[in-house]
Amino acid sequence: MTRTHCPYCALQCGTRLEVSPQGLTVSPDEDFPVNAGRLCLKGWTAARVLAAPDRLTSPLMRPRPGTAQRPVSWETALDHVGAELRRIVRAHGPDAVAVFGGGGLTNEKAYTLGKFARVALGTSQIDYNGRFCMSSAAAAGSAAFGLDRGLPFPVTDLASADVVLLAGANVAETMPPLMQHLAGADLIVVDPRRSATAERAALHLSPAPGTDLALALGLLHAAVVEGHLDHDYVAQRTSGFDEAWRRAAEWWPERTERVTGVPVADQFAAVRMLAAAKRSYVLTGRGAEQHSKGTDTVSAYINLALALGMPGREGSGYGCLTGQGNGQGGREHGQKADQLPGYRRITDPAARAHVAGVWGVDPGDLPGAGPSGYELLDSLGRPGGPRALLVFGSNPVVSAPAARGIAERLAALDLLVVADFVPSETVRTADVVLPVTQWAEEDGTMTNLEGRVLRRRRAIDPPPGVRSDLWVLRELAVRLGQPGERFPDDPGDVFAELRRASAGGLADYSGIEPEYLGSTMDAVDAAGPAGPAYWPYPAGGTPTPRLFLERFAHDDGRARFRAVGHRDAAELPDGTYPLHATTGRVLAQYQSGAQTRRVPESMEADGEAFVEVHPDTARRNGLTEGRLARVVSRRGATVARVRTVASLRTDTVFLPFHFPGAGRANLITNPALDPVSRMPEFKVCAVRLEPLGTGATTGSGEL
Ligand SMILES: Nc1nc2c(c(=O)[nH]1)N[C@H]1C(S)=C(S)[C@@H](COP(=O)(O)OP(=O)(O)OC[C@H]3O[C@@H](n4cnc5c(=O)[nH]c(N)nc54)[C@H](O)[C@@H]3O)O[C@H]1N2
Ligand SMILES: Nc1nc2c(c(=O)[nH]1)N[C@H]1C(S)=C(S)[C@@H](COP(=O)(O)OP(=O)(O)OC[C@H]3O[C@@H](n4cnc5c(=O)[nH]c(N)nc54)[C@H](O)[C@@H]3O)O[C@H]1N2
Ligand code: SF4
Ligand SMILES: [Mo]
Repeated sequence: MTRTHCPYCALQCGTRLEVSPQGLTVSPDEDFPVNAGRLCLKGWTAARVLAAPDRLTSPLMRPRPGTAQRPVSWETALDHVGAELRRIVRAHGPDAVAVFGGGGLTNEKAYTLGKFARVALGTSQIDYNGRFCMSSAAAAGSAAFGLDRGLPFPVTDLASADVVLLAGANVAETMPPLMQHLAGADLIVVDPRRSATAERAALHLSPAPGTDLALALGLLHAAVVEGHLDHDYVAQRTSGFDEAWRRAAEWWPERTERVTGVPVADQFAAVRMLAAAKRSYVLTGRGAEQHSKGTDTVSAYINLALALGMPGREGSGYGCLTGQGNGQGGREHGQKADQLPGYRRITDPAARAHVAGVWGVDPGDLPGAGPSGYELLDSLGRPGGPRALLVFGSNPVVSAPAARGIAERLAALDLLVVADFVPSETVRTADVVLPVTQWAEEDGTMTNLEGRVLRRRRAIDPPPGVRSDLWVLRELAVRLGQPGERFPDDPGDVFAELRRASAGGLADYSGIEPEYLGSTMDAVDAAGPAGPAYWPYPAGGTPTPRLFLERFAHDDGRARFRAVGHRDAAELPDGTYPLHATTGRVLAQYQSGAQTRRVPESMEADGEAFVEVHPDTARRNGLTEGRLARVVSRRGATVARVRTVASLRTDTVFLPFHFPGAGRANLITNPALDPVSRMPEFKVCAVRLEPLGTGATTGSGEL
């Protein structure tokens, strides 16, 4: 039996793996407090992907552009990539090669990928899919608290809450085992849909997509006029209230109702519930964050929490529910365009000097900050843009906004290299495919949504022909002229180096002893000598399960209100595109679906693109339950099966983004970016609906 963690979401449920002649079975780890014996469908069935019939087991290459991918030896594939990268860098400079990473990569992989880009390639052009996920909450959290850790408290603290406000988070589907910790609380759920989570709420607020910022300002207004402002806390622990209040003062309840659709009475009910609770939390998810004003929206929710005196108090607080398995650690160790390991800024001379010292290079040789995820993808193959791209841990053909344009950009490259374990839609467009190991076949560390560093453990051998991401990066680095020892492929060695690189940074891992990684040591996750490894955990210090109890991380120790005002979504409904479309997730599928579309149980539960439509809206547009519709925006059209949902707003439709081909929700999404976080507006665009004949297909059955 091997104790490890689920390969999917940020909850990182503890699992126990048993190997038998029939294969690997997964069961929940009763002793891991985050999931306490539960798993969702994806966790139970995770082993299916290890044995996927179309698992990649050999490198693939196209003999010539336009021809089919064919199996080749590792040597051939790596030599070809090395030679092409050297040619492109020689002809066009290091920024002609770009790297796109993922929040599912272990800490060791994310760290090595960032180092590979900056040192072996010398490129500034690296970013990752966390830009599509966490970046707005990270920006707002850093601005408010001086430090951004998804949940600044253990997830089990939620169990003693009286009231929890969930803004744009559908945890009943996206992190089902988390619901057990919310069972004792009254939930206030903010979601345009009556989601599975909203079904369990004491109060459901249903704003139009893209109006959360007005709603959060209105809630602050209601809290203050009702006399709920925590004057002592605001005076002692915060700064900037007056400026923030001046903006919120304009959001009297009737105006808030007019813009958001949330009734005045419900606004007051929400703030009364929060104010009356002894222990309460505000949590945000992607519904509030994935907007062209996501940073300001999260700031407005944080302002509300600060006004009520919640953050930095035991039993209360603000948190963001991170998304991907290593969404937290993935953003701390250097695959983000503007960051170096330890959550350091790449523009900070002291940070550059420290990290360059660990890497054994000259700080002056490290590139500066590159463009953000969408901007990077959108620049590929354009004049002056990158000519080659290496992808590790993302499937942007399905998951990037305005996906048709991104597929065109990928096709315009001289060289697309993708490391993956299944033939994702992005793998299928690649010039070179590198088959890599999966979770149960590898060791490493992951950092879950509460900032707790966990051990991923190897339980089985990978199929012959498959190599680890770390091995691939070392082999490529050597072909680019690097000494092999600079790029270790043993996760324990990488972790030891990561500890040094992170030492003194905001996300300091240096106190996490290397023996935690040893195969005999039963866990960073169960408990090290000083308890579970919540960062910051400096060498010689102790882990930090709860941040901010005494002071916030700004120099003056205070949390900062941010003065924010409402603005509209980048695109509003009009005569031609009269409806809001929003996108999100269903329980059985994960992200671009590359993994879960290979799991029969997931396909049975939800195997095809669909669109949720109010029955009246369906009727007005000639749509019938169970038939196909075309959902059309200014970027393009997607095909989806109609599901009529009477609880939905009549002005809004919802599409999951897990499906490929003609059923990709991202064919219609708007790549309008948040000015601070550069997060695209996945959660709202304007569309119209058209019925489709019976001959049409969503293309979702294809893998
Ligand atoms: N089953 C499953 N679980 C997952 C994932 C998955 O793909 N599948 N992915 C993981 C990852 S990476 C992430 S980031 C998390 C995401 O977890 P969540 O944030 O919970 O997931 P979403 O479904 O994207 O969005 C949540 C809700 O936001 C609502 N929403 C849409 N527009 C708005 C709006 O304008 N305002 C508000 N308040 N709400 C709005 C949607 O209706 C939806 O119910 O899930 C993680 N867990
Ligand atoms: N419309 C719409 N679009 C969205 C969102 C939305 O809400 N609406 N949400 C956005 C969010 S929050 C996210 S996080 C993104 C996620 O979208 P993607 O970045 O596409 O994430 P995945 O589908 O998880 O893709 C991960 C790929 O990497 C592979 N992989 C997994 N682990 C590893 C590994 O360790 N090494 C390597 N080499 N490969 C690996 C998987 O097989 C898969 O092909 O989608 C974003 N796109
Ligand atoms: S909730 Fe997340 S971590 Fe837990 S079993 Fe489901 S996908 Fe895996
Ligand atoms: Mo995400």
